[in-house]
Amino acid sequence: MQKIHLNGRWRARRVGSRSYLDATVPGCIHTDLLDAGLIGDPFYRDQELDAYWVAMSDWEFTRELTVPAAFLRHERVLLVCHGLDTLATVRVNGKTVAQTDNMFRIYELDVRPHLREGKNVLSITFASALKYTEVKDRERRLPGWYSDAKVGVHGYIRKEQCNFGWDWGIRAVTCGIWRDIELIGCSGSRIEDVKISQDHSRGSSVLLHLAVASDGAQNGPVRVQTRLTLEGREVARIDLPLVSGHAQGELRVPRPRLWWPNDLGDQPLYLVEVVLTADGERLDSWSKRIGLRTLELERKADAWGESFQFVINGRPFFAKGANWIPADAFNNRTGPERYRDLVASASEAHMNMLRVWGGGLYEEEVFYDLCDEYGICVWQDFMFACTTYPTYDAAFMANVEEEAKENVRRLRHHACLALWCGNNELEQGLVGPRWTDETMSWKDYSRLFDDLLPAIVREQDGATSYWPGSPHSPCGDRSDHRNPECGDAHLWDVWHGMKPFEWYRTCGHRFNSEFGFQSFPEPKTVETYTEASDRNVTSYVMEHHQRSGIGNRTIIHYMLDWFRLPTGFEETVWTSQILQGMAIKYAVEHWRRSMPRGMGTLYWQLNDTWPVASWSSIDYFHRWKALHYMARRFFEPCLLSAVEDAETGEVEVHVTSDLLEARSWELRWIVTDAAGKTLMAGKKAVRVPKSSDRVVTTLKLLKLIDVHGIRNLLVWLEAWEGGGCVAENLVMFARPKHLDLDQNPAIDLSVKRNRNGSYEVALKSKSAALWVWLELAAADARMSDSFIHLRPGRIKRISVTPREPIDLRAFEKQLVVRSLVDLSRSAPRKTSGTTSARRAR
Ligand code: BMA
Repeated sequence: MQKIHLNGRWRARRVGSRSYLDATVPGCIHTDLLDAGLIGDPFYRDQELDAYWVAMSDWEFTRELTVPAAFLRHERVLLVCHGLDTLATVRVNGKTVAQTDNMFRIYELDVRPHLREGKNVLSITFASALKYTEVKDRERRLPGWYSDAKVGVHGYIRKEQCNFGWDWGIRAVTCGIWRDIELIGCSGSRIEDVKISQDHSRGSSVLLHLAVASDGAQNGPVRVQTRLTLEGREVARIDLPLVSGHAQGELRVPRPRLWWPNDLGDQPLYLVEVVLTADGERLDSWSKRIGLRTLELERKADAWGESFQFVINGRPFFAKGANWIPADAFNNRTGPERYRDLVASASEAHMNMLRVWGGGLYEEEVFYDLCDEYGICVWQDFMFACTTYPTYDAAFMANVEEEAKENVRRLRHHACLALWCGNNELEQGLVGPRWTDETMSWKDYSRLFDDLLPAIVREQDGATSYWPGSPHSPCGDRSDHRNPECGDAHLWDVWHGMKPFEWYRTCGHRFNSEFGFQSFPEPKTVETYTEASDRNVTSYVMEHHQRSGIGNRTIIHYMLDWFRLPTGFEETVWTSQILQGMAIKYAVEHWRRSMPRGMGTLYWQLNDTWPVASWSSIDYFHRWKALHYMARRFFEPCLLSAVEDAETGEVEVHVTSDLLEARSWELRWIVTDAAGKTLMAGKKAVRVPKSSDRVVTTLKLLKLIDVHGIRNLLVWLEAWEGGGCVAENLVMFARPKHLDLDQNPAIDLSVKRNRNGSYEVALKSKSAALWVWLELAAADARMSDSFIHLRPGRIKRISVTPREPIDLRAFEKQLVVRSLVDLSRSAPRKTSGTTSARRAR
């Protein structure tokens, strides 16, 4: 087999125009126009609006290629387009060879008859997806959730749905050759498909069933040689004959090393290499990394209804994580390093699951490879979200069938793959008894989500569970998507429903696959899209970078419920982050305590596609918001948390463990006044049983409340093991805005440079300081911990890793420490140090 790579330099022009610009493949027209200086950065202020014409135009991409005579002697010459976004007409030397309409499919086009030796011209024209959907919608309405955040009618086209805008996403409908493109010349047999199924029923060994299919007719015998290795060492091999294009065999893995989710064990990955040979000559090869494990969604009748839990290697585990959206509004900008940073960040926050949400993409291979490596299970939606779809149209269904087959085949071998899910939120009010202007019928819905997709998952995958939609309730009327007894739930009563955070504690749902709370990105990120005069959360530009209609208003509404009115813009931004972290912590701790009834919680959303106010815990520039630092604590494998009751003065202390073995802790509690003076302390040895939640003690503090009042009490919980503090939490009876905190906690810092270029900062304070965080005034850094609480007398050490190397002097100069009281005081922020903080000495 021979290949000619066609990535790299192309030319593009607006159809109808004579002037060309340079284009980069893989890529998209927006980034090409940006590179050529023909549009302004659509992420800056409201420049997105100036680029609207780009989406309303048709674009042609073209290049020349030289084909040697020998290449044309192959039996087949295929133009392989790994991703065309979306309404493409492919021409070779002026002759149309294909018209395609699905961004998620791979097209292999037989172009041999149209090629000639030497110079050839390849061109791909993309018709405006936006215009297309608008015309289709005029012919027949597709009911869906549309708002000012979106343009077009995305249900009509098999294109990244959020490319039309979302309630966190920019409206920049783009087009282009978004994945690799190449010319392949092949003669004889080629590997068409390899399927590996795992059999774990034999106890001490795992059996791998191998099924290889090949296309193309080969003269003479063909052999299929397969090798299985672990860390370079051969574990098994098999040599099979190819008979009528097929070969089947088994590989036995004695003493298998099993793959486990993050924090539950290791992630060993075995390499499977398949080589097709004839007369000792290599015809084609295929390789994949696999993890040996069983992983399924278990649903069985139990005391509360029907369970909804993931089971790895026979052990149920609590799923912790977030929803994943595309990592950039322009996909070609997400290289392997950006993927790595996001997946590693998920793992550092003790997540073990990400849900690849149905309005985005079947992600790049590298994303799933990283999830395999970091132990992040993937709940994979098919790409359908928040609208109805024309399932009455046979051509649409045939298109989707191919899309689903290809993507299931592409992803089925990944160790991380935990679930295939039909769609996002279609069952939630969009689907009804019949097609009308308002809805889609259950019959039309079923055709795709109850019949076609599960059949493809069964046939092409055979091992991974399928779930029709998120949320979905399998009991009773399926439109009852909030059933607390069975199925998964999207719980938006806090935020969209404006319920107080306390509402979370009333939920007993089995699995919360979405819930969320917004915040603003930090000032450094805001500065990239605003001018100084925009920096007020009600300014036009700040509202433009907020796509949830109720967004900024809702952040402020809840903020006033919990926190004092921040003094300025930056203080508002940081307060919003602490507020967001609190909301999600409040919810997650409750749901973790509800195990084994509730067995999973995935917050909305991990990441952002551009710099914007949103529900994300990591912003577009990969700056961790307060929530992400807090997630690292509330997702710890062993959680120490509490349920307080100001009326009775009781604090019910819980330990919740996800681990597969028990632990022994010393629980300590220190009750202080709001300034941090100790009023009472105690300790107790507690056993933390494996995979469970348990109340380990109930503190009775009514007398202290009577004497000091709820605004003047803090309960500091600590768990100690082997001489170290392994878990902490802080309980308060009053809203933070009402606490009688010392307005000058006098935080003292000392800085030490580590050999690897990171810094260790030791912090201590004279009085209690809440949500203390460090920042470098003009540089980015990741902290080992942030938004922590300081109790007088207790030193906390944080290691700070600057993104770029920085020397000690500059580090000390730039280091800023702040805490809650700095957000509502009247003195303005200084660039280094604050009124309550002394810089490193
Ligand atoms: C859910 C998601 C998204 C949306 C988010 C916030 O409904 O599935 O469609 O962005 O909530 O509103």
